Parts: sequence; structure tokens; C-alpha cells
Amino acid sequence: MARKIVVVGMGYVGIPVAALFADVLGFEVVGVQRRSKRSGWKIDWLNQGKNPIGGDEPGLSELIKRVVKKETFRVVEDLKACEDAEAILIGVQTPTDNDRVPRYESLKEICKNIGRHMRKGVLVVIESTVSPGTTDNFVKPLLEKSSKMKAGRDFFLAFCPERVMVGRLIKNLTQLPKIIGGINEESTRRATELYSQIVKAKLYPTNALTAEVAKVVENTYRDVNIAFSNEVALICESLGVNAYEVRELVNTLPNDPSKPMSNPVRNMHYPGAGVGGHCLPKDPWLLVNAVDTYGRFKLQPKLIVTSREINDSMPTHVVDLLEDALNERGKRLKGARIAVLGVAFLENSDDTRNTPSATLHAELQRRGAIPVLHDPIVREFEIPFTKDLNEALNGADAVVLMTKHKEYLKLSLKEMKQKLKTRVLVDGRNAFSQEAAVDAGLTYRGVGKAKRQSGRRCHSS
Ligand code: SAJ
Repeated sequence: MARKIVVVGMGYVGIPVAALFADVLGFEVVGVQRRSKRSGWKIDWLNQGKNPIGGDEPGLSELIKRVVKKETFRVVEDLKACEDAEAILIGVQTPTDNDRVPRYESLKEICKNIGRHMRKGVLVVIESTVSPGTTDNFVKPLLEKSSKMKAGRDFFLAFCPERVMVGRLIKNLTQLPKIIGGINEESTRRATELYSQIVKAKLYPTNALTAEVAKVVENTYRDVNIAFSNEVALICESLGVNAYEVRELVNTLPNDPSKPMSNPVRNMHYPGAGVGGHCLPKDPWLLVNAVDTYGRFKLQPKLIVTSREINDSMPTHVVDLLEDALNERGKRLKGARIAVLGVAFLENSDDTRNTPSATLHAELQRRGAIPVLHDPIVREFEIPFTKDLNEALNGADAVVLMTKHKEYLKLSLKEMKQKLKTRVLVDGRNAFSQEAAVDAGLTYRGVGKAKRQSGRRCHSS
């Protein structure tokens, strides 16, 4: 008898997790996806064995094709599919609202519905990142109430955070260690056994609350490190040195985490035009929110909040660099037509969640400029954009690079210059050599780069 798994939410987490389990001998997986305007189309695509996730995702398309062909994976709309499932994995969006408070409407709905259908002995796993305390204090009571069963005895519950990253979904899911946080030992034991079927790396058992804190801390750690690099970039701009060269020099210090005491580990992150995605702009607030909601004593995290503010300010800094470069060319930003390269928050992906390009677009409009967004990979976005690069470049007063898609790295700066009305290039991701841009006759500005008047050599380019 096949081991039946249900995966709720066919997104960047749910799709690869479901397909991986469906590829394990003896497993049958049913994905559940609402037929919403935004994501309903994925149901039919997946059932035709097609991969709805754009951009480069090594191995995912072949895997989906294979498991649909061998009929171990299908997608439905109804949570009724949970009735005979031995495990139910939840990978739905857990956004925060404008006040940075977690909004769990969809998680709440799903837990209430799953509770009505799930059978005795089932294991429920939360993969989505949630504010610490949510599994024990929000999900557990919801499931107990709608199932009329006792958690930890009649059914089992664990928080096992995803560590996916667009561009390497399969690799991260199978090669990265997995944290397994059960509400009790039996829940942890069952979840560990389940994930050992697809995760080839080490599994780390712990309790739900510790797992929740670890997940948001690992993303907050990254966000704080990026903020540090962004602040160093601003310092380097004012001192006239290249922050990326500084980063390389700093990282020449050995970086072997396995021998932390033998050498001072340095792993300076990349400065850039901002921090986007579903995780880094949100997870620090989940940590801050947890202290407010469940904290034994109140405290106001300063470093974490300041880091968010620094990272959120980078798109506006890019507009400042643009305004300065245009002034050098005797052009005002107001009324200027700006070609913005890149809508996705991450290179070579189609993911636009919390993209810094949206913040840049709003700031350009606020200052009276006319932004034209371009992206070669993104399928849909709430702001109109073009996939035709010439449409964006021709007659523009400046180019602003926001996403380091590989398509842009191949661009000829000379050809780009020919198409522009005002020859300004602002590099938000260290995509281009300052030297080459200036030699091509462009006025160049870059996050973390020394300001160099056309024709004069700076300290380092
Ligand atoms: N970024 C920088 N500088 C850097 C690294 C990233 O400016 O040095 C920017 C990127 O351009 C992007 C944003 O930060 O706009 C996020 O980039 P990311 O590479 O962190 O991509 P995510 O958000 O998809 O992935 C993160 C990862 N978290 C960690 O590495 C700790 C991934 O492992 C998580 O699985 C993922 O969040 C998640 O889903 O939580």
C-alpha cells in the first residue's frame, strides 16, 4: 500500500517537495492548490507534467515530468484529499502586513479545513516560515479544535522549515541539513523518518519553538550581514574606494567554519540595490513580532530593525546616484525616461516578491521620472514591464541595473550607449566594470563604487 503524502500550496516550496517525495519508491503524493486567479493555472500545468516555476531550476522540470508520468504525483483543489494521508505538509505564503505583523489568514483557513478531513495518526508539518510560537500557540489549537483530536497523541505536528532558494530548489532541499522541530518527541521522530526519505544531508531534531527561532534567525543573520555590507558600500562611496574590492580583500581571511577557533571567519556579503524575496524582508519582523507576542520580557531589537531600514533604503540610494549622474550630464531627473533592468528580486529567477525594483519604481515616479521596467524572465508583475530590451533602452536618459540576470551581463556597453539619449548607467549589482563603462563613454555610478568624473581615473575601479 503506497505511503500517501499531501502537500498544500504549489509554490516555490510545495512543488519541489511534492515532486521529490513522489519520486521515492512506495510514495504517492497529492498536491493541493486553490484555483486562485494568480496561481490556479499551475494545477493544470502540473497535471500535464509541466513545471510552472520560471528561470533556471536544475532538475525540476525533468522530475515533475517523471513523477506525473509514473502517476505518483497529481494536483487537486480540494483538501478532502487529506482523508487518507499519513502526512500533510503545508507550504503556503505567510506574509506580514504593512505594519509588519504576520498575516496567517491562509494558514488559518487551511488548518481548519485539514482538521476536518485528517485521519487519526496523521503527521502535520509546517514548512512555511512562521513567527516563533505559531506552531504551538496558533496551529496546534486550530487543528485540535477542527479535528476534535489531541495533538501529540491522536495526531502529530512538527515545524520543519524550508531552506529553498530560487535557482537551486532541488539542491537545497536534498543537500542542505534539515531542522526537525516536533511539538513532542513522537512528532519529531515521525518527521525525521519522513524527511530521511528525501534529505541526503543531516537532520537536526529539536522542538518546534527552537526550530521556529532558528529559521527566522538564519535569515535575519543574512539580512544583518547584507545591511553591514550596504553600510560599508555607502562609506566606500564617500571615501572613493570600491566596496567590492574591499569585500574581496576582507574575505581573503580564511573562511573555514569547521575550524572557527583557529581563524577569524569572515564572509562579507554583497552590497547592492536592495533586499527582496519572500524571506529576508519579512523574517526579521517575525522575530521581532514573536518577542512582542510571546516574549517573557519586552525588548526592542535595535540591530535587526536598523538593518531592515538600511536594506530598505538601498533602492532610494540608487535613485540618488542616478540623480547625481544625470546632473553631471546637465539633465534633470524630473521628466527623464529611465530604463530599469530587472524586475525579479534575484538574478536568473522569475520571482518578484518584495522586489527592490518596485520600491525604485515608486521613488522614480515620486521624483517625476518616467521609469520603464524590463525583465527577460519574469512572467507577470503588478507594474507594467516590457520583455523587449530595445523598447526600454531606445531614447532613454539612463539605465539602472537592479537585477543581475545573466542576459544583462552580455550587453555591449557601446551598443547600449548608442541607444541612449543621455548616456548614464547606474549599476545596482556590480554587474559592469566601471572602467569599461567610462571607456564606452557612459557616465557611471555604482552602489559601493567610487564616483568618477568621465575621463578621470579613481583610486580603483
Ligand atoms: N542579497 C544581497 N547581498 C547578498 C545576498 C543577497 O543584496 O550578499 C539580496 C539579493 O539580491 C535578494 C535578497 O538579498 O534581493 C535575498 O537574496 P537571497 O540570496 O537571500 O535569496 P532568498 O531570499 O531566496 O533565500 C534566502 C536564503 N536564506 C539564507 O541563505 C539564510 C535561503 O537559504 C532560504 O531558504 C530562503 O531565504 C528562505 O526561503 O527562507
